[in-house]
Amino acid sequence: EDGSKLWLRYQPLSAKQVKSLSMVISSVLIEEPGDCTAITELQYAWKQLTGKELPVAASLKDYSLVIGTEKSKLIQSLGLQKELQTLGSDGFIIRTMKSKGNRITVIASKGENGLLYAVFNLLRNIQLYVPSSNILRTIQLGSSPFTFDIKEVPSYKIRILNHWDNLDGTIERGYAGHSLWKWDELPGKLSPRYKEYARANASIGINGTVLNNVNASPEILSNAYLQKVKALAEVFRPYGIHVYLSVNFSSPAALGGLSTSDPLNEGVQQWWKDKAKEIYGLIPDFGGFLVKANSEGLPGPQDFGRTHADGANMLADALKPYNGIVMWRAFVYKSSMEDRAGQAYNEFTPLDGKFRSNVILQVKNGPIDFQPREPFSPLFGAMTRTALMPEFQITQEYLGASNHLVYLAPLYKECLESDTYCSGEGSTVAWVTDGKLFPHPLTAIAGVANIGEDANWCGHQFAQANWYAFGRLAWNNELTPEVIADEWIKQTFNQQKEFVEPVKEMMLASREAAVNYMMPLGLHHLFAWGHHYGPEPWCTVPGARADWLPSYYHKADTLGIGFDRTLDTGSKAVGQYFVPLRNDYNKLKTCPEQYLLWFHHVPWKYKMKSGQTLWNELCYTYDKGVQQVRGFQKTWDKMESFVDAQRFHEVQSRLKIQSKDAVWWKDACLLYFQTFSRQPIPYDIERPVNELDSLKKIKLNLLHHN
Ligand code: BDP
Repeated sequence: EDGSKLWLRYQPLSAKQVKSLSMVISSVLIEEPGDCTAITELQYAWKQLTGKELPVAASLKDYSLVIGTEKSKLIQSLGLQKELQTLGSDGFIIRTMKSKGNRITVIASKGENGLLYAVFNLLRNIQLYVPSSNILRTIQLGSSPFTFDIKEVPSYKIRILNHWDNLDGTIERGYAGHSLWKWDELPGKLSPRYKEYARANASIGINGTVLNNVNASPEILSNAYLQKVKALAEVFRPYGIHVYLSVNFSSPAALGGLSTSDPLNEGVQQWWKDKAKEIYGLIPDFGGFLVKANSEGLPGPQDFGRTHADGANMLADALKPYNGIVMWRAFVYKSSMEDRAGQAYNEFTPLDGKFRSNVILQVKNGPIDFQPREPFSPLFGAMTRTALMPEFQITQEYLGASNHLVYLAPLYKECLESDTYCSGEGSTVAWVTDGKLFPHPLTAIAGVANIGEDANWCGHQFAQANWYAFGRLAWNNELTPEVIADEWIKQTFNQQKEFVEPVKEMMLASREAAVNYMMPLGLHHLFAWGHHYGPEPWCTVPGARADWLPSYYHKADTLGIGFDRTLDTGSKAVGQYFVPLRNDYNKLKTCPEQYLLWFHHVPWKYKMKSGQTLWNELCYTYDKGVQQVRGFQKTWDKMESFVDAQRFHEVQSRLKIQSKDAVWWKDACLLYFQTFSRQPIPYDIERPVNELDSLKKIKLNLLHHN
């Protein structure tokens, strides 16, 4: 067991379960379309789960599973058409019903992709919920509790992964080995993993992928690379995955040899139109472009005195005839006197209403950069006439890479559930972006992938849960982290209660633990220069941009610690939130303590809600984080008899690293901040085991991969 099967292990059901299942589904009736991926997946999984083929029935009979789109005569005869119209192209129905005296289960959707999602849903339900006792008796009594009545419509139309994969095979912020995409071998040779990748994504509802890094090389748009992209798109198509590309804004000049890439220049516009034509000639269902422009040194429309809207619209016009879209990133900030946290809002809100309808702004969950905890980005809710999509990071750039066990569903959910108050109470980030509050035709959500060519795909066995959780939340943003963890554990490992419960508890606590041992109470960006793995709150780099150094964010001095973003004495960034958040965050007393040092510079002796001084609270929280990881080790060690040896040992050894790293974080931050607070570390917690001077000498070049 190397983890390569992900959550698609399809462990054999018990004999009782197989029997129960056969009293609900015993054959499949396929009318149309006959050879779709959904059927292949169903039959493959059925064999794994039950040990038997699922017989194909010639006509309707008791316990038939009927599968078809709205075009199927059989589906039409069941009277489901009207309902299907409300489900969009990806939604579906799975329902146990009576037809002509037969008890059948129906899987129906408007399009083939819906059937695929339905089949994966059915398979998940079978694995998780098929009862193993009593079922036969209740069926004989005529009231089986085991029936299906499921209707699902995804929360977002576009559910997409962003790969930060470079054309040379490296991955920016990737911790699971090299890129899956073998550009050198494409288009001639297709790795079998491409199909496995598409299956895994389809199984959780992901329907798009951006293949290359946002820091994009113009080369990706050359015909040679487009041929490679086409080959990948062909593998992904049967699984409903559309391919998108990150583009470099100066491609017309860099690749096309034009003298400018000014979006208002006609030659430039024509270049993009021609390029779009070429792309769609090769890949008719190409999704569109993702653009990082005028950000961290990348070119963009502002290089020519134009706005972000000018740039995005020019690309949108080129893609429009083919229904392509532009995902324009709002992750922009400059080195200036202006607080980095407020810059994207100031840049983009004046452009509200100026974007084409096929442009969507892609906004990172927080205003800075994927930190262990950030308040939500104030752009959510602030631009009502522009479609906005959340961008989450699945790869653990700031959360211990592939060494730390950090289950990220609680982080994603915290953002999605945040109330922006933009249209009064209940205007959550989820509702602002999924079309419930503002009826934008385009809705989307992106996750920066944590996938590489490691056998287990994600570096850490438990990092697979973050890929899974992103997909499940993109499909249904109302799911809870508990439910998602439960599903994932049971499919990925086993269903034994003694295993599932403690492991779930560990996963659910893990994100908060990471916040505790890395950056509690609203601290952020204390990371080491470059690799973003370990702590370096003292970091100075000659000539470095101030906003790339930790001291810019923690502002520790002898008086206190934290970034003052308040209205009266600070950067005023708090003013970007709607009332009541603006007022609550602005005042020290009402600011939630988890964001305290994000919004305030707080005296060391400030009294926290616990009654402790800020300094003591900081010490206790770091220590708590360390203790939590020790607890995870205990939990996992107890699980040895429930897990195969390989996966057990891999997780165990990574927890050892995480435990050491937590102590490293705690010692580094407390010993360094102590030089300002000049207070003792409370005597009832574990003493530091490192010297500050030796911690300062750590130079980490290589991260541990598989
Ligand atoms: C930061 C990463 C950097 C990315 C950038 C981005 O450190 O590698 O290029 O975000 O999202 O988190 O563009």
